[in-house]
Amino acid sequence: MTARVLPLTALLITTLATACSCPSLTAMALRNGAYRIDEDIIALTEGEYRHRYMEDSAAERVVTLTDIIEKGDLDGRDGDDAAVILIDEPGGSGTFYHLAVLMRRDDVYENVATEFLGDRILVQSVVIDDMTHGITVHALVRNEGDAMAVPPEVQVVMRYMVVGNSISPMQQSVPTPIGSSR
Ligand SMILES: [Ca+2]
Repeated sequence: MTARVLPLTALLITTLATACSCPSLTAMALRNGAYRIDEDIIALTEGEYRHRYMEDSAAERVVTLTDIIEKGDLDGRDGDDAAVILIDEPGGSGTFYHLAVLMRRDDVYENVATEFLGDRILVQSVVIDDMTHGITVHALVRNEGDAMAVPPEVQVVMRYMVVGNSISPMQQSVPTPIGSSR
């Protein structure tokens, strides 16, 4: 794992200004691309990034690219763009789901924006509407006030648009409990 830490350090220095890039939108490129989560550049290898915090510690951060990879038009310009789901497990109890979008910038694909979706939720699908350029995320979450131990079973729909280099929520989800029994 140490071998991957050193290149990342170099990557941080060289790519912070230009954001990260993927050469294309093939599954292989996406699984080996670089993504930005908050201020960190996460360079995936085979869909996974592992970073051990200390040499002699088992604690490590693991980021994985899920199989939810949606291609479509996010900017009204020629060529597909993509929206993917990343899961960030920093080593504590959190399992943070992020929506990452990739768009073409100067002939390469860049992860231009990443949006936090929720902790220990379940993302079911991501759909890009080529007409409106909107992104629709279907997910299961908890009711407000529920303990984290409660399984996410509340169906929500989250809608986003890519505006410049950010992901903007279009419409806050209205929790709709699954089934009507309570
Ligand atoms: Ca496009």
